Amino acid sequence: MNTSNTNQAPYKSGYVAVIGRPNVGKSTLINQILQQKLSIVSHKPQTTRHQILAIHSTPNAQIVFIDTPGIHNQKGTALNKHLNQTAQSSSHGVDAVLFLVEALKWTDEDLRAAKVMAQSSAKKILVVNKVDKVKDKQQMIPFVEKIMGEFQLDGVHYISALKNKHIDPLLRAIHQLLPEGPPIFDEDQVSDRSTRFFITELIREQLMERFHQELPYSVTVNIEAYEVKGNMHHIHANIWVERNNQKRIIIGSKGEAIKQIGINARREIEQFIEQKVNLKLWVKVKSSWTDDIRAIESLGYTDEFKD
Ligand SMILES: Nc1nc2c(ncn2[C@@H]2O[C@H](COP(=O)(O)OP(=O)(O)OP(=O)(O)O)[C@@H](O)[C@H]2O)c(=O)[nH]1
Ligand SMILES: [Mg+2]
Repeated sequence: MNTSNTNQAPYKSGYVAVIGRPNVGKSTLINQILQQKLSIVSHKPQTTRHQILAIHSTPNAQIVFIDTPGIHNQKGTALNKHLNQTAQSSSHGVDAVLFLVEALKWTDEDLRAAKVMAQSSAKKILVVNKVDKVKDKQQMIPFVEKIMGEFQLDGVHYISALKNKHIDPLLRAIHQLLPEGPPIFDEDQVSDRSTRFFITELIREQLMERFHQELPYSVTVNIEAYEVKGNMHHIHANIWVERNNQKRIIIGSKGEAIKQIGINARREIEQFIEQKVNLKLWVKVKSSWTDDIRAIESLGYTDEFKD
């Protein structure tokens, strides 16, 4: 803990859940605050699939953000149900909830997310994101009044996570809500997740960016082998799909697509671990794993805090 703080302001710490429908910008906001790509981001909904802790330490506080999968209305598979449950459970036992919405956009999924938010006994801040997309800012007043009229909220902030606008006032508001207490994690720790986890996420991000039309959400990645020889990190990863035609799409004609995915992912991983990487990717088919609770467990979807 920092003891050189001459103002004697009490050190504060706590957990803040970030909740909202898919694609509102939860992960973008957290990455912006931490100045690091901890959570992968894409323009496709349901990008975040695991709960990730993002630890923001300053000399007088530690805010532990919980990035959650977007709360959605899709029915059916065990994976879909699991994602909503993950988001719901993270709103309990926290010190504050950020309820993210997109400026001037309100859907059934926002309503669903709002109901989850409302169940939390923590203080709640409405965060209106993507204000950079709105020309006439006056329009946001009735939009916000309607939400504040229907749900009990303790404040509202207007931000652009992407353009890094108005995030400092939001951080100050969060700081106000935190209880006094020592740091929860080591002050140089930024996440509860392992390097391996982030590597699989960086590969999945490339897949989502390139194949957002063709591939279902169910594509997933795990690490088969990780070996360090000299200063080279040799990483073998499997990409899991449910059908042969999805495998063909990822491999592409003469292997061109998978080659490009590999090149891009390797660059991202090298940047992340600050080491040279030799990345090998295999595409494998595991039929209907999103409906198979055992497969979900085997691919790391149950133990939310460890790999
Ligand atoms: N214009 C604009 N776009 C934004 C802003 N914040 C996020 N985005 C974009 O919105 C898309 C979704 O962002 P994410 O951060 O992945 O959203 P999310 O809420 O984490 O989504 P899920 O993980 O699917 O629940 C990306 O294309 C972002 O670049 C913003 O302030 N302005
Ligand atoms: Mg996300």
